Amino acid sequence: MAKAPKILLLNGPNLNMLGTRQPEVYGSATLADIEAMCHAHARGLGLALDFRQSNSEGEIVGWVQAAHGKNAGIVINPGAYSHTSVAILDALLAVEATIIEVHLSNIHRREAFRHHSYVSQAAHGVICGFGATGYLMALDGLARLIGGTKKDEKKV
Ligand code: CA2
Repeated sequence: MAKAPKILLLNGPNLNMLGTRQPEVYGSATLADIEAMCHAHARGLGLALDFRQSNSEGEIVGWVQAAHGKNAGIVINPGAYSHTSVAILDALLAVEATIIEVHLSNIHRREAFRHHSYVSQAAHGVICGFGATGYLMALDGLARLIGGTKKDEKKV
């Protein structure tokens, strides 16, 4: 049987606070809820998922660097670092993996400073505004781009 492609799913600063405040912006699911949804969905797609969160830019850079040669894909919600971090962009540009950027909120309907994401320059696809479902959409998109181990899904 073919080995499940390894996917690294990274969450940036403050996303550990999901479900506690601002549900009107970010929804009511906690990060643990999203993690459970993602694991179940990844399993169905034949992907092996490693789900992480950090409030530290350096730690995220280190995780991206370590993904080189190991992970077929990266899904990343960089949080506020989307709008500030050339360091995360550079790390993503240097890694050989298919990258999907995801945001819970529609960053283009929000404050002007959220409209630009440095990370988008390294992303093969960007999903925003679908809440927690966006994470599942990101995994679907990745599976289509890199191929999971489940061959029975009909591709339209
Ligand atoms: O919409 C997204 O997913 C964001 O990446 C979330 C970031 C924000 O800085 C980006 O512009 C868009 C913020 C995540 C903070 O999440 C919290 C959730 C509950 C309570 C406090 C923070």
